[in-house]
Amino acid sequence: MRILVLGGDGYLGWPTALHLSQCGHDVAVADNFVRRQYDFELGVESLVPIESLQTRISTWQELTGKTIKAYVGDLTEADFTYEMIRDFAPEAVVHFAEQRAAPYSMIDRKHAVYTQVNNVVGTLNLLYAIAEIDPDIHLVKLGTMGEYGTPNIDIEEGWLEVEHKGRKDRMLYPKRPGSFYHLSKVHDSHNMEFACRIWGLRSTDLNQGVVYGQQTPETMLDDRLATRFDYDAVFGTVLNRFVVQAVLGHPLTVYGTGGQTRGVIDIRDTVRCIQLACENPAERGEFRVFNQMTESMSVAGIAETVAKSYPGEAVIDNLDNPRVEKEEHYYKVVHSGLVELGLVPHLLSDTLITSLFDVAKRYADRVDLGAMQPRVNWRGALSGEAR
Ligand code: NAD
Ligand code: USQ
Repeated sequence: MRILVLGGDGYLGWPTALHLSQCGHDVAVADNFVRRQYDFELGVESLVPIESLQTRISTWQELTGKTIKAYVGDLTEADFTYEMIRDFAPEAVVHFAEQRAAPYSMIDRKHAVYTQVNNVVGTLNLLYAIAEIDPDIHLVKLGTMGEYGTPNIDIEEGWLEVEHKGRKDRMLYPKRPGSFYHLSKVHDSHNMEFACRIWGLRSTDLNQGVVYGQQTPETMLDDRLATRFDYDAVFGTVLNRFVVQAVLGHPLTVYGTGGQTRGVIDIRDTVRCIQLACENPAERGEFRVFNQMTESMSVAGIAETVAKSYPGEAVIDNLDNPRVEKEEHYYKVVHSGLVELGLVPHLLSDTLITSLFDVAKRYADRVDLGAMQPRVNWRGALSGEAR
C-alpha cells in the first residue's frame, strides 16, 4: 500500500514509518520540524540524540535498500497539503502531525490558541484535500484516550447506545477532556465524523493512551534510526519520565495522590496498531473509532512498578498536582477492536522497564535536572504575560 505518515519526524511517526516500510508498504513522511522548535523554545532536548530526517532516511536506505520519500511543510498551509496528497497519491494517510503536549497547551493563551489552530486547521485542510482529490483515501488519525476524560460509566469505542425518555440512538461518546490540547482532538473527531457523514470519507480515529518505551525492532538496527525520548515536564510522558528519574536518583514525581488512572500502550504496539488500521480500512462513509491502549494503570501504580524494577533505591514524591484532574475515579475501557484485528499486546513488563533503564543510563549525562519539575499550572494559566 502507499502510505503517507504525517508527523513522520516525531516520537511515534518515525518508528511507524520504519515499521510500515519494513512490512513492504511504499511509505512517505511529512513534517514541518516544529517539534524540534518546541525544544529550542523550552530549552530542552531529547534524552537520546536524534539525527536529521534526511540522515534517518538515508540510513534506512543504506541498511535495507528501502526508500522513504520526505515532504517538508506545514499542514495548516492548504497548498502544501493539497500538493503533497496529489503528488504521493496515498491509499492511506496516517496523521500524527499535531502539537501533542497537554502542558504545552496550558502555558498561556498564546500556546492554547497555537495548539488548537495547528491541530484543528491542519486536520481540516487534510479532510478537504482528501475529499477533493481522492475520497477513497483512508484517513488514520491519532486521537487520544484523554478525549473521554474519566466518566463514571464504562468508556466505549467512540460511540454510545443511548436510551432517553423511551427513545434510542447511537451517538458519539460524550467527551470531557482535561486540557486545551485534549480538546483539540475532540474538535478533530467531530470534524472527521462530519466529513464521513457528508462526503462519504473513510476514517479511523485511534484514541491512544499514554505511550511508553523508546525502541522498536526497526529503530534498534542503528543508533542513527533512534526516535526521540522526552523526559522534561512538558513533553515527557509519565512512565518514560519515571524511568529517567529512577536512574538519576531523582524522586519520582507523582502528581497528587497518583490515584488518577490512564490507559497505556507500549510503542511497539503503537506501530503495530497503525499497520492493522491501515491494512483493514474503514468502509466509505464510516467513522470508525478504536481505543488504542492495552492496559489501565494508576499513576501511583506506574511509579511503584518502576521503583520496584529499579535495582537501586527509587523514592516516590507526591507533588501538589499542577493539573486539574480527578485523582480518585471509576475507569473501565472497552479496547477490543484492535485485538480483533490481530493485535497481540505487549503488557508492561520488567524486561521492558529494564531496557528503558539501560537507555536512560547510557545517556544520563545529557539530562538537565532543571527540566524535571512541572512548571505549567492549569490554574495559573491565566496569569501569563501573553494574555
Ligand atoms: P511528536 O510531537 O513527537 O510528533 C508530532 C510530529 O508532528 C512532530 O515531528 C512535529 O514536528 C509534527 N507536526 C506538528 N504540527 C505539524 C504541522 N502543522 N505540519 C506538519 N508537521 C507537524 O508527537 P508524538 O508523541 O509522536 O505523537 C504523535 C501523535 O500521537 C499526536 O497526534 C499525539 O497527539 C498522538 N498521541 C501521542 C501519545 C504519546 O504518548 N506520545 C499518546 C496518544 C496520542
Ligand atoms: N503525571 C504525573 N507525574 C509526571 C507526569 C505526569 O503524575 O511526572 C500524571 C499526569 O498528572 C496525568 C498522567 O500522569 O494524570 C499522564 O500524564 P502524561 O504527561 O504522561 O500524559 P498526558 O498529558 O495525558 O499526554 C500524553 C501525551 C498526549 C496523549 C496522552 C494520551 O503527551 O499526546 O494524547 O498522553 S491520554 O492520556 O490517554 O490522553
